[in-house]
Amino acid sequence: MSCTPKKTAVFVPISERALLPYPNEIVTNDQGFLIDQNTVIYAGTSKESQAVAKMFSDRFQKASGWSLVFKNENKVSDNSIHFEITPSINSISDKEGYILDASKDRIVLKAKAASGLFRGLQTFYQLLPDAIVADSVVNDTIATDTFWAVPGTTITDVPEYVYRGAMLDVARHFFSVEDVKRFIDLIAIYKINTLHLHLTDDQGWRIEIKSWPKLTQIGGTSAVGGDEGGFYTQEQYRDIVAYAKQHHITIIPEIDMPGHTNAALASYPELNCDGKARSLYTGMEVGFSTLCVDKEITYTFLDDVIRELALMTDGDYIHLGGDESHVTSKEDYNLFLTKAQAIVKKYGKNVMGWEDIQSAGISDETIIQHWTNSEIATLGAKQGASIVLSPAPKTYLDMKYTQETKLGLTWAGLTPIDSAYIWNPKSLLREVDPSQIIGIESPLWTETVTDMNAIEYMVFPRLIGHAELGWSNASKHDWESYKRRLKQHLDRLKMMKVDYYTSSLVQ
Ligand code: TNX
Repeated sequence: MSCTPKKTAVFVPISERALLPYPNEIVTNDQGFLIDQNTVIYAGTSKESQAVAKMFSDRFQKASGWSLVFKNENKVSDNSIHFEITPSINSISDKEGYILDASKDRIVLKAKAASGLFRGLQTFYQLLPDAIVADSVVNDTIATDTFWAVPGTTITDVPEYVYRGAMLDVARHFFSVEDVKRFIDLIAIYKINTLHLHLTDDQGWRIEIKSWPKLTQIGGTSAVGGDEGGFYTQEQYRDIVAYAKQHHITIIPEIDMPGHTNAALASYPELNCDGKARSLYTGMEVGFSTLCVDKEITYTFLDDVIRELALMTDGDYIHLGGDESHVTSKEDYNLFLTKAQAIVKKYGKNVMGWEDIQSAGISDETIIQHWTNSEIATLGAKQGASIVLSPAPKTYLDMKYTQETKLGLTWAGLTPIDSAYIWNPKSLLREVDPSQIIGIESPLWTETVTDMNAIEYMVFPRLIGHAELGWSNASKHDWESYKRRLKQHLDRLKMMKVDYYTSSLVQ
């Protein structure tokens, strides 16, 4: 095979490739690597490296029409692409880090763990021409033997934060398993590693709980605006968790309580203090519902829900919500959350909650999600919690881009693309030790968002900027550079049929 001399490719400078999020160290060399029909994929000897190599091989075959020779081994050789997991590499400090080395004779992608190899694969895709994202060979010119050129470079990259999340509210409007999978496909590209699913709210209960079937039989049927409801069976939910795992994304399920519970209160009269079932709710108000804190049955309910949910959760965390319980007295709220936290612990998980839960007393393993009140989030940090940043004016993907944006809300202000990007996670909460900030998450609330196109419109491109704030060191955050790369990246979003928002800021 190696007898066939390589064609001479024209290598574009690496600045022509849109790297998002921007890698932490890039060294360029003169000679890049050309993938031709004789290039061999060395997938390494572990199942994990082979799985990542297979993803590349499948994607490359779709886009190029070529089926490259694939070997489950690692051998020094020319005209080859290597995938290697080496737990002992000292030059990478984090399991999600990777080294991607593209030179004349070969490409080597290596990491300490499969998650790092997967993150590095996303960078590798971004070093290739946009056609790599296509599901079929786009046109004949692509099939030329000098098309698949990778600029010569050594990229050494580790994430700044361990938690890089997105949240999807499937309660206000329900989204199918297929939609959630597409959402996972899209966020994985930008090295997001956590998907928080907001599974229950006043307007709908979306996860099957076998011991309390009416939660979905009744509470699953409604949605905002009288739109169609829906829910995930446990089997479907496990399928989502497994799909996320293949993308090295952990799902954090949220059961919001004691407020935001009208759908449960409509399903079971006994969960109400007055014993009367509430009507299903299809409006957009918040803060009017509460579980009955004094009743024993409430804790039986909670125990059953958390037990079943914990069995479907492969990550360490369950999110208890805890926001906007305006009709629960402070005393009841704290009592309820103390008990709820103990149940989560009993089933072997740790608690995540909106910053409001700090008043109940929290432990060191708790993750507090900051959304609106810096003082309260800071009190949580002082109790030893880790903090995830979701400041509403910067990260809420349901805020309108401009006054003219048809979808979305404005209670936290307008969030144009530059504003979403230009802020420093390290200095947002001034009194919190930066080492307690473990990352950022971008929530998409879906009161006004009814289908996948609408999801994509609100999420992209803002999430890409958040992904860079979470992955790249603050020294790499630069609006002008980001804007230039985002502009280059738009063609790729188009090829992936992402219904992104077009901004005059990025023209
Ligand atoms: C506030 S953020 C909420 C949600 C709404 C959202 C709309 C938070 C913890 N609570 O219930 O959907 O605003 O932007």
